[in-house]
Amino acid sequence: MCSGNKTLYPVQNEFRFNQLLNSMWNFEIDPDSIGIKEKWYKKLPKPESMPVPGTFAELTTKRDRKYYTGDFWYEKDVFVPSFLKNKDIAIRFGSITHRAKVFFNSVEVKTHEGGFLPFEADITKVVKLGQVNHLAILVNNKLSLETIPCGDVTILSDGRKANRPRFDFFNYSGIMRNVWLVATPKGKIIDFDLKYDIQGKSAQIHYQIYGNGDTAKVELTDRNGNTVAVQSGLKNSIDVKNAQLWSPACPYLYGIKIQLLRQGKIIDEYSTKIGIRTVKVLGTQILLNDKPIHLKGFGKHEDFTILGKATSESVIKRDFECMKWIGVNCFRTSHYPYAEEWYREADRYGFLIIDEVPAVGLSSYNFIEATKGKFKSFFTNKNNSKLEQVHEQEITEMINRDKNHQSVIAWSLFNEPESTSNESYHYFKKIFNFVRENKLDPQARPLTGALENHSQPDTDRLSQLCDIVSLNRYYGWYVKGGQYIQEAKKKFIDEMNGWERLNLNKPFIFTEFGADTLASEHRLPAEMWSQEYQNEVIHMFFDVFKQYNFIQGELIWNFADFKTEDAIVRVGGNQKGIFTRDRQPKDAAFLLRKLWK
Ligand code: BDP
Repeated sequence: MCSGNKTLYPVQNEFRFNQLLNSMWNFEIDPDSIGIKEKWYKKLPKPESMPVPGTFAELTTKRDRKYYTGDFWYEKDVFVPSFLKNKDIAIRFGSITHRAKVFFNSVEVKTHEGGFLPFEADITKVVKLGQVNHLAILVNNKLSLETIPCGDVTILSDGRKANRPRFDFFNYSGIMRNVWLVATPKGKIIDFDLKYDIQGKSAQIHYQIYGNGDTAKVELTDRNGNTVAVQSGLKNSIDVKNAQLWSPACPYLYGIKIQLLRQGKIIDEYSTKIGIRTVKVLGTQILLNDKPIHLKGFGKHEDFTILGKATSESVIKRDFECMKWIGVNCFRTSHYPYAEEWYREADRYGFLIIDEVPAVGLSSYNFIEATKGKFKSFFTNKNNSKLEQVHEQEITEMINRDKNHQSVIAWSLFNEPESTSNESYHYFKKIFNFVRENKLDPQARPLTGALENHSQPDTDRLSQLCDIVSLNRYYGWYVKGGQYIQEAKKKFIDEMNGWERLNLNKPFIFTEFGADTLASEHRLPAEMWSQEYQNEVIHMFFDVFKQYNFIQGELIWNFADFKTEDAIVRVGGNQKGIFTRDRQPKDAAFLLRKLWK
C-alpha cells in the first residue's frame, strides 16, 4: 500500500458529492512576495480574471507576464450547501504547478509540492455551511535543482526573476487542471488495490480495500450492467469465468462497485470501470495477457495553443482519434504525469501508457549540450537528499493515483538524467529500490526510464536498474544530420550491436527518435527541417529496428509540435511533431500510418 496523498477521482452517488469549481477566478501576481504579510488570502487587492483550468503564459500579450516567475495568487468564492453537513469536505485540485499553499476562509489548510499530481485540501473544520466561503491559493512556479522538473532562476537587470528550465517544454504554470468541491462520508473508502491473474478462460481479480468500515461488498458488472460476480470482505478475490480481457484490440471494461459496511450498514460506495489484464516482462519480451506485445506510438506532451497545459477533453479526444487513425497502441506521458482525464479515456480507447514522473533535467548538461559531451556530475551537488525525497514523493503519488488504470503498463522514473557516473547509479539505485522494496505498485508493473545518448553500451550505468531499457536517440538529427545520415545509421547500428553483445536479456524500446520538421517545407533532395527529411529519418530508424529482435517498441518524438522556451534551435517551439500543434498531419503521419497499420 502506498503512503502519501490519497485522493480517489471524484464520483457522485448517495454517499459522495462533488461540484466542479472551474470558471473565471480572480488572479494576481505577487512579484515581491508580500501577499502573506499583507493578508492577500483575505482578499486580493487588485485582481484580474483568469480561467481555471488555464495558464497566464498562453493568454497574455506581454512578454514579462508570459515568462513571469515567482508567487501569484488565485481567489474564488465558494458556496457550500448545508446538505453537506456531517460530511468530510475538501477542495480537490487536479494539480497546481509547481507548488501551492491553500487558504480557506483565511485559514491555511494545505501546502503541496509538485505540479503534476492531485491533492486535497481538507476544509471540514473551517467551512461555513449554507454560506459563501472564501478560497485563496498562493502558487509559486520557481524551478530549482531540489525539485522536479529541474531548473534554476536567474535575476534580470531590472530585478525580475526568470526561470531557466533544464527541459525542453514551456514551463506553463498555475491551476491547469480541474478543481472540485468534494464531500465524502466520515466513514469512507480511502483507496483500493487491484491485481489480476489469468488462467485460460477464467480470471481472478484480487482486491484490497482501505477504509474505516468492517467489511465490504464488491460487485462486478459486465459492459451491459449485468452482475457477473459479487464478493465480500475488505480483502478477497473475485473469480470471473469466461473473462473478457482488456487489450488495445479489445479494451473491454467491467464495472466495479465497492460498498463499505459498518455493523451491517452501507456507509460509503465507490464505482469505476476496470479492465482485466496482466503485464509482465519475460526475457526480452513485454507480455500483455501473457502474449508478446510490440509498442507503437508516441512520446507526447500536454500542450495546445491558448490552453498551454490546461486540461481540455476536446484535445484528449482529438489526440486519441489521431492516434487510432495512425494505428498506434501506446504513448509515454513525457515528462510528467498527465491529467487524470487522459488515463480514464486511454482505458476506454485501449491505449497503453508508460507513466512518467517529472524527473527531467537531472543533469549538469542540458539536452543540447548533452550531445556535445560536456560533463560534470549532477549528483554530487548538495541538494540531492531534498531532490531524492521529492522524487520519491512524486513517484508515490503517481503510482497511487494511476495504479488502477489498465492503460498504465510501466512506470518511467526519469527522463535523460546523467546516467554514466557512479553518483547517478547510486542515486537511482535508491529510487528504484524505494519503489520495489516498498511494493508501491500492487501489480508490480515494469520500471523504466528514458536514457539519452551518453548511455552507450560501454558507458551506461542505469539500464541494469530497469526492467525495460528505454532509449532516446537522435541519430540523423543531433547526431550526424542531413547529408551525414548514412554515417548516423552506421553509428546507430554500431551502438545496437554493442547492446546485443551485452546480452542484457531485457526488452528494449525507443522512447524518442525523430527530426524537427516544418510543415511548410518541402525539399528535393531532402534537407533537414523538410518533411522529406523527417520521412527519411523514420525509414532509417525502422530499418535498424527490424534487425534486432530485442527491440519491442518505438515511440516517436513527438506526437505533435509543442511550445518550448525561446531558443535558436526552436522555431515557435519544438517541431518534431508528426502532427502540427493544431493536430493536422505532416507527411510523416501518412508514412507512419502505412508502417504501423
Ligand atoms: C530529448 C528530450 C526531449 C526533447 C528532445 C528534443 O527528452 O524533452 O524535446 O530531446 O530535443 O533530449 O527534441
